[in-house]
Amino acid sequence: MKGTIIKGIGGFYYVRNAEGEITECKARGKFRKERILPMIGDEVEAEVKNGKGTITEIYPRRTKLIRPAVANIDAVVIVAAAKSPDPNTALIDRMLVNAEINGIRAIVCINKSDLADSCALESIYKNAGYETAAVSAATGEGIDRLFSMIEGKTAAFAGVSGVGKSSILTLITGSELETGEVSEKISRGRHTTRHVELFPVRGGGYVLDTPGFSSVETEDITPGELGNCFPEIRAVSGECRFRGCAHIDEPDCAVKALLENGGMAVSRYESYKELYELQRSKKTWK
Ligand SMILES: Nc1nc2c(ncn2[C@@H]2O[C@H](COP(=O)(O)OP(=O)(O)OP(=O)(O)O)[C@@H](O)[C@H]2O)c(=O)[nH]1
Ligand SMILES: [Mg+2]
Ligand SMILES: [Zn+2]
Repeated sequence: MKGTIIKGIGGFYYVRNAEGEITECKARGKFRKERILPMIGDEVEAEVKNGKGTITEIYPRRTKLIRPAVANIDAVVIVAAAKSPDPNTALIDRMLVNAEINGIRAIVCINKSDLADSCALESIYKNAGYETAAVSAATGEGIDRLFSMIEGKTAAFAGVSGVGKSSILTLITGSELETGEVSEKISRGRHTTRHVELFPVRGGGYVLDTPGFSSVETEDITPGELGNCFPEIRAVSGECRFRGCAHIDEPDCAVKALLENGGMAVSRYESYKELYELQRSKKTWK
């Protein structure tokens, strides 16, 4: 049987075939030996006996993201809240960099636009060259437009705990996903969504709900390549005086000029500098 892994819990993988039937599967031992871990979103071949399955083959992944760990997505929807919790631009930028490294389309979605004005935050990412969507899962505003941006595609929703990923996906999938109060999440240090799960949606696409997180590691990249992961830097870096300009202390730097004339958000540049130092400090490049 051919199918897609839609969920994994306690060593079991739930594989959904084209008819929509779901089979509980174990991964064949050879995967463990080869240190290959099946991922949610993987297309697999499974042998089914008496209703129990064994995954025998994992088809080549079109895309792969590590945080959240999902395979074969077309887009990642990075969700932040206009308020409660307050937006964390450093985390958003790290997630955007990981999407760039893996060649995955990124959409920045600002939820809870009913609680605070989201324009300033939205324009940071629009100006950087990203698709954006301001929505409210509470009022339903913007949800149809967001859906039209991912219709027919496989999109993973990622972001800090409490921003409303599951609330948005409840509206998009039409099935009630578990959600929880932000205050409860903070006081109990518990995220409501505990595992990645893939849901089919009307129009032939899929969405993936993922657990919230509070930190994001960027994947390995040389400091020199980092600028290419910021679209607004990528667009102007050819105009710097020095080839290989780090855009930090060099004279006649086009990125610095962009920053000074307001063409790049200060928070974006701060993220770039922080990540540049971080990547440079990694031993592998020395
Ligand atoms: N005012 C307002 N509240 C919202 C909105 N969207 C979600 N919430 C509330 O925010 C809280 C957190 O929502 P969840 O959907 O559980 O958030 P999550 O991102 O899935 O969180 P984790 O699963 O822990 O990662 C819930 O109490 C929701 O009712 C919104 O647009 N406006
Ligand atoms: Mg959730
Ligand atoms: Zn420069």
